[in-house]
Amino acid sequence: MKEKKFVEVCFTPQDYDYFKGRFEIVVVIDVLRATSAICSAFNNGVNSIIPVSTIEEALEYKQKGYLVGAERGGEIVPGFDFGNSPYSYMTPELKGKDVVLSTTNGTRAINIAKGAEKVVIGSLVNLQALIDWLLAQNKNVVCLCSGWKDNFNLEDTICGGAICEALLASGQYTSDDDSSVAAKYLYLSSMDNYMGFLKSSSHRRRLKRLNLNEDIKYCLTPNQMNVIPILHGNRIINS
Ligand code: 3SL
Repeated sequence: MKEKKFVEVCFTPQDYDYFKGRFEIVVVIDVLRATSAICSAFNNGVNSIIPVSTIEEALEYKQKGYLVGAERGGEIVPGFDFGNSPYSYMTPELKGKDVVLSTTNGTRAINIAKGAEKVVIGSLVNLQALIDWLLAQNKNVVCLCSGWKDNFNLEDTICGGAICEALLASGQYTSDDDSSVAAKYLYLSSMDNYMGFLKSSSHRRRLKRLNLNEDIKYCLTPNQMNVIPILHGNRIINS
């Protein structure tokens, strides 16, 4: 019988050291909103995205003439071209462009995952396409939830749980860690109504306070596109 591969969920970037080096594929997840915005950008025909962790790095790219998105605490950082709303990445002007992005948690998580054989961008918006792609790779997978400032969050965990559930259901995969079991059960409890389930989640409340309800609805609507954004060196490209 063929040996099963592992799929696990890492709740926060802070926990990543425990998983590092044991999984060929790292799926970085930031449902609200970085990885949803990245998927939308590729769905709109953006050529590449350079994810940077700090505002200083973002500024350096801006000075070189790049289009740069920067968000901190849910808001656009003054002086940059746009923030982290998926809608900002759907404009015709961005088609074919190379864009730089820095966000509070998502781009930091992507950079933490660098060094894995493959780093792929996951969200609810590309969920089914990503699951199909992962099953075709047949490699060990860890879902790295971006969380909020190294703290656990519900929406990324639910997305990781959805990936776990689908890979386990294929029979090709097994899980070992309690984080993965917990993520799977959170997904199963929320799958019929993400909006309702996440009503009291901290980040949903944070974005609601900033009048970003349309962004929330968009990011919590699964399977809107088939993009598979993958990190190549320091750039994300749609595979
Ligand atoms: O933390 C991040 O990377 C962002 O997605 C947070 S926000 O949705 O832009 O507030």
